[in-house]
Amino acid sequence: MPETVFSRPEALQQVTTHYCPGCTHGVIHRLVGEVVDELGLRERTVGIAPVGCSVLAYNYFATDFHEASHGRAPAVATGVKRARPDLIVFAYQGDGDLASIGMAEIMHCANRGEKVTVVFVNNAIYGMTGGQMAPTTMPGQIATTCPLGRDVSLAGWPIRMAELISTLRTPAFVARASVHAPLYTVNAKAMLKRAFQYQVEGTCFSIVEILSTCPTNWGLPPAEATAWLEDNMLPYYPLGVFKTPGGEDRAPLPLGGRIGASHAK
Ligand SMILES: Cc1ncc(C[n+]2csc(CCOP(=O)(O)OP(=O)(O)O)c2C)c(N)n1
Repeated sequence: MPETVFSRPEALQQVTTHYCPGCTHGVIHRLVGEVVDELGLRERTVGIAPVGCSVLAYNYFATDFHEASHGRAPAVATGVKRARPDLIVFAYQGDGDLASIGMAEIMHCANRGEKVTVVFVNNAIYGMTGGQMAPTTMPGQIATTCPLGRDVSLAGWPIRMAELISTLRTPAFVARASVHAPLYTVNAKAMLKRAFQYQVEGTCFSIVEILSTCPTNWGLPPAEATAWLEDNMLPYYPLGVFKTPGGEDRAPLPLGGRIGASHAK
């Protein structure tokens, strides 16, 4: 009797991806799809698609979807959730979308304690528009708008959104995970599941920042992009749970440092 070891989550459509080779948006879509399935939420979930590479997210999810203008997904999510508190509402946002043009929306949504979930994909660059510097671009990282590398004396230091949001007094679940290697990906799913569970229980605002690759705009082959993330982003963007509604377990995740062989650059 053959055993099924792998199948598409019901919450995802059977379509061909438009994402570049090595991009981790697809991995994160899958994790969200699995969580929605496992919590039995598909029939009452509404995603809010952003502006950015995941603008077409509605093509991939077999849930309802609503498009938002650039950075405004938390505001749209607020409206949907307040009108229909019985629905499960998630915003899916890139770092340019959330931490630049949408900075006000995400901070105020979190501060109001809206009972929505935000999936924040931090790939340290503006992907869709061709690789401009984002608020999260690493010091020295080359982008089309900083061809000599990000100069922190001009552009400031990359913004750590999980830390920033976790300073708010309003109860929330705030975590950062990564999907550049399998063990990290398992952990990212656990964080996403917790985030959605808090919404299901009506507890609090929840956000999971997920470190992500952008081989095309980083100018690296996929495997080197994975190594670049591990060497450059992980030390600056520590993984862990930064805030919980009850203030319990704020300890970092038991995942840090490198996995596997060293990656020469
Ligand atoms: C009001 C407005 N300003 C600028 C743009 C152009 N724009 C489209 S996507 C994007 C950046 C997206 O980057 P990010 O949020 O990091 O997502 P990624 O594409 O990397 O997944 C920008 C600036 C726009 N569509 N609307």
